[in-house]
Amino acid sequence: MASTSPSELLERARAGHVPSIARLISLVESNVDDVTSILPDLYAAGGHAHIVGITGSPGSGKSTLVGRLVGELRSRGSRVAVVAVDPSSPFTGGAILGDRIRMQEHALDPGVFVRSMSSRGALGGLSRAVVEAVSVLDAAGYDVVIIETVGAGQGEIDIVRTAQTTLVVSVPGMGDDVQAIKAGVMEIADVHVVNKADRPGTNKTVLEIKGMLRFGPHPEEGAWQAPVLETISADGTGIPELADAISAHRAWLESSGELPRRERLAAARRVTTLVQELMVAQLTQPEGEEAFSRAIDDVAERRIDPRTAARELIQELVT
Ligand SMILES: Nc1nc2c(ncn2[C@@H]2O[C@H](COP(=O)(O)OP(=O)(O)OP(=O)(O)O)[C@@H](O)[C@H]2O)c(=O)[nH]1
Ligand SMILES: [Mg+2]
Repeated sequence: MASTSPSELLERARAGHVPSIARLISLVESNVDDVTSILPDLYAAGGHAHIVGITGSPGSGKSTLVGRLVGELRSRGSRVAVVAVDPSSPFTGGAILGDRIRMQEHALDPGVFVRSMSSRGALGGLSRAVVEAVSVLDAAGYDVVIIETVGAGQGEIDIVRTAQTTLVVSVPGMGDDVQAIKAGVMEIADVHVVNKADRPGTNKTVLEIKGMLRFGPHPEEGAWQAPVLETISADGTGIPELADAISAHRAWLESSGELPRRERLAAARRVTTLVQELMVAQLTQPEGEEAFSRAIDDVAERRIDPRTAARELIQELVT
């Protein structure tokens, strides 16, 4: 396949050829020049997938839940792709191995695609790599693209922002919930999942989350009310209801006009990030390097302030 051109790859990926999809994700991730030519077609082909983010504390059962959800969505006739974001934690290897094992029952299903991503090897940051992989999977015609990530910090929250519908997974027991609330993860939930509902304390956790939601801003007419659902992903209990809630949220996004609003926000974030990246990249090009190094000297020796130097550099680069 080494000789396959990017546009041929895109054609095959759109026809559902799994190795081409995988190869295309790697190409787009590595950001090589010859992929630039297919980006317009790639982007134009997307916009149909329902992008679902799943986050929650380590070990809350996200991967098990995703495995179940994939099974449920498949039985409803959807093609499903999963991007499992590997947290940059020391447990990484184990987590990925575990995810592979959990997804094994879907390994032979051509309607399921699974990709693990780590910060290692993600040029330009993990968040960008995820966005681009999702673009490829969307263009390849998957009906649902699930992003699984550990809700550990701002980086993860940025990743989850890529999603149209966000699930936050909690488990019975106070500690985790308090942590999630502190980290600002709870606010981004469109659907709350209390997993491991076979454990004691489930009711209490459900009530805590519902209580927290009541303290939020008074909901406007027609606003989405995040449901709090119980699941046992170990045996599949509550998974059909969860799939229903996910499609109900998508339907609400469409009927309320919230979907185009979110798409606009996402587009703004992407373009802003890329403008920054492209600008910074210019500074290390031969044309930019000299001006850059001059500006650095001027700032270091306090002949000019950093903001003025940056403004002047931008002006120089865009003219
Ligand atoms: N009792 C119980 N255990 C569960 C349930 N769902 C998952 N588990 C167990 O919880 C452990 C962690 O599950 P994972 O699916 O790997 O959790 P995760 O959130 O993906 O973990 P990380 O990706 O490492 O953050 C495993 O031992 C699962 O078998 C459940 O509903 N009930
Ligand atoms: Mg996991």
